[in-house]
Amino acid sequence: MIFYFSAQHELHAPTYEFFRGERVPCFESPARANFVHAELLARGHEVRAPSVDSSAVLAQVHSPRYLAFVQSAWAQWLALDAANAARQPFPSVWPVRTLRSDVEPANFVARLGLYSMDNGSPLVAGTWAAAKAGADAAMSAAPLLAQGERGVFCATRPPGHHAGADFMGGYCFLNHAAVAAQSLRQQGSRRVAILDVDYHHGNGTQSIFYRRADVLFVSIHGDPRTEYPFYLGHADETGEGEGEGFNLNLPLPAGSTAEAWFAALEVACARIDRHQADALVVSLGLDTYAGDPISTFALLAGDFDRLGARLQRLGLPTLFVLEGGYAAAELGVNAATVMDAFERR
Ligand code: SP5
Ligand code: ZN
Repeated sequence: MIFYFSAQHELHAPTYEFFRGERVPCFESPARANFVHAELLARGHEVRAPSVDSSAVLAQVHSPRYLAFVQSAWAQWLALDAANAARQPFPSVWPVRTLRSDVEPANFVARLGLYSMDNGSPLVAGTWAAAKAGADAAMSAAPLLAQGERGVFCATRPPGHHAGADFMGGYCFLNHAAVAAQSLRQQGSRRVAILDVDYHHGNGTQSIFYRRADVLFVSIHGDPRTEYPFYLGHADETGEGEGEGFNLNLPLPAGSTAEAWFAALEVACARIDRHQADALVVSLGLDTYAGDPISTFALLAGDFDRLGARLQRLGLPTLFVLEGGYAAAELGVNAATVMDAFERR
């Protein structure tokens, strides 16, 4: 399979995030993508560098003021104090209910809060470059499907599915799955389905397409009553307006077995079949793995073979985008297992 990879991902290497009030090493690390890259190459897959600028499609997926903020955030942070070069910015205040989000504050940290859903998305000098390379990869992959490739994998990081039209969150800055879906629409797909199999609900992707019928969003994830992102991903979220009926959430209790997960996958596949899509985007989070350090599902290495084979049976040109998966050393094998099973005849 052709896969996209950019060395630029290394430029996004924050040193810490917060857990229970303490600084802990980032779960979302450069090693993740490097393990995936190495394993795919070892198995003979073909690597390509992103070659198409995603700017125009990014502007259809994200708000202008959010894009301007993320692109210049590090320069703004440095402008406050040159010593900030050695510090990670975090938001400390958010415009929750009754507060205004229409007026951009002049204060940088207040703007960071305006454009964030959590304090869990550490931003560094190279964040924009790495995330933009991921969006460019999604943009580069879409035409290959239109030209007849069955599957293409964007093995990029940081991930994207928690990023909404105008906010970052959950290690995500730009929504690469949304760029992929929007790009496939432009390439001539009349209907696109997005299947999000990351452990965490893809709140950003859901919200971007919530009022649209042309892009179906289906997600299998840990029940938001107990699992991140907590405030979206419930079963009663079915879409709005034209998009009513084009959003399907399949939350599973924390600790669910692989059998429960594959039963949900069958429900997801049945809905995708009914959509009669021309193309499929898979938000491929591998944090459903039993060995994942921040998640509670129980998929084993062999289950990723089963996943890849089942996705192949959908019979759709498929653009895979890497999302989460924090057992870094096993991530390469698990991702490559999905790809090999998808390609097997
Ligand atoms: C893309 C993606 O998978 N984002 C996940 C963001 C999760 N952020 C919250 C992390 C909470 C960590 N909880 C650690 C529990 C360890 N027992
Ligand atoms: Zn996740």
